[in-house]
Amino acid sequence: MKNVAVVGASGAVGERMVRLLEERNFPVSSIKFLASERSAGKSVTFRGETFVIQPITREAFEGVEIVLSSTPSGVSREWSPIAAAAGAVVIDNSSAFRMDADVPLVVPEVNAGDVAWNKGIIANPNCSTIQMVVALKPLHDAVRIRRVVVSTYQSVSGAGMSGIVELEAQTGAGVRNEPIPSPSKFAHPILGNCLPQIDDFLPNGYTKEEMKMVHETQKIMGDPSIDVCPTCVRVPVAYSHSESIMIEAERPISPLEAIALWKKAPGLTVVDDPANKKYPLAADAVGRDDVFVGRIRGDLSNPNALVFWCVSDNLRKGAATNAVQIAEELLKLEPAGAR
Ligand code: NAP
Ligand code: 12T
Repeated sequence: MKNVAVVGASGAVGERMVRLLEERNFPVSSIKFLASERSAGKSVTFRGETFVIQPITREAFEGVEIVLSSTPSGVSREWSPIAAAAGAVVIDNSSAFRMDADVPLVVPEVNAGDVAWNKGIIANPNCSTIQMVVALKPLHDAVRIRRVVVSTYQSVSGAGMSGIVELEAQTGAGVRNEPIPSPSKFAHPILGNCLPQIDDFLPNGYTKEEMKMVHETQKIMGDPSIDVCPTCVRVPVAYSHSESIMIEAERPISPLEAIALWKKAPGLTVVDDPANKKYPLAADAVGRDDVFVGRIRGDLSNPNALVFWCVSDNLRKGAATNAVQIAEELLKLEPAGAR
């Protein structure tokens, strides 16, 4: 049984964390919910009990063993080391520590073993990276992936509560035939649009979100030789990210071989019956924990390449589910009597 704190409990990811701790029956002996002064005083229901959200303070981490954190990265950079120094293991959803050499970056289906060498902070990867590596891992183990070309179709909830509010406001104005309110979260109106920009641009012409997919994939898969060529696009979808992925491997791989590998893999569901219009859809993935793959086909010019479509709920497997699974891996490391 663990003393748990959920930091960023009022956020899009934080809300799912609370539900996942309930659903997965996480062994909680005490729990508290933290956020900024803005949400302090709001209430959270957990296992039928009502809790009041408190502001983050040093004292709030006393006695806490596991912190599930989903705040902006600047907030995590300040507070996660404080919580870790107070004795907790922090599972952090932000990008603050992901590429630090002494911080494990974990997707349990891929590298659960890395949880063991944590020094108080474990990073949860970016949502687009998580669903992609769950699909890549079984293929990589079998045929060694050399290169990945990926285009994402990312939902507005990836940008948090304010992204959802912005799509809702523009959609409401659109159906009432009113002027579309000017964008504040996104660089352009998201209604009726696809925005080829997520996060800021870097001097190499890629966005930070795209470069997260490059570096995080290599770190999680433990193979810096995998090349990743990403394009990250925001689409007017509320929940679940979709991805078009092409992989090039060291040897030929057929769709049937990939399907056989995926059917044996944890956390993955194959939905691939195009004749009956069955393939993974964002709306079908909402509220589910799996990564869904379909539209599986060979490349027309390269026998070593495979093309597929990959969908997952970004707030569940892309964030909260993965974080709670990491917490479950921590429990497994303890002698049975201590759990
Ligand atoms: P969000 O909906 O905007 O929620 C942010 C949370 O952080 C809120 O609870 C907010 O509390 C809290 N917070 C903000 N400033 C704070 C401060 N100064 N002190 C304490 N708490 C503060 O965002 P989100 O989508 O849940 O994302 C949270 C983090 O997870 C981000 O780093 C994001 O990049 C990462 N992430 C998100 C996704 C996704 O799909 N959304 C996936 C993977 C990772 P208040 O209500 O008090 O402001
Ligand atoms: N900018 O976890 O806006 O690094 O969709 C996740 C989602 C950063 C992250 C987004 C982002 C992250 C977004």
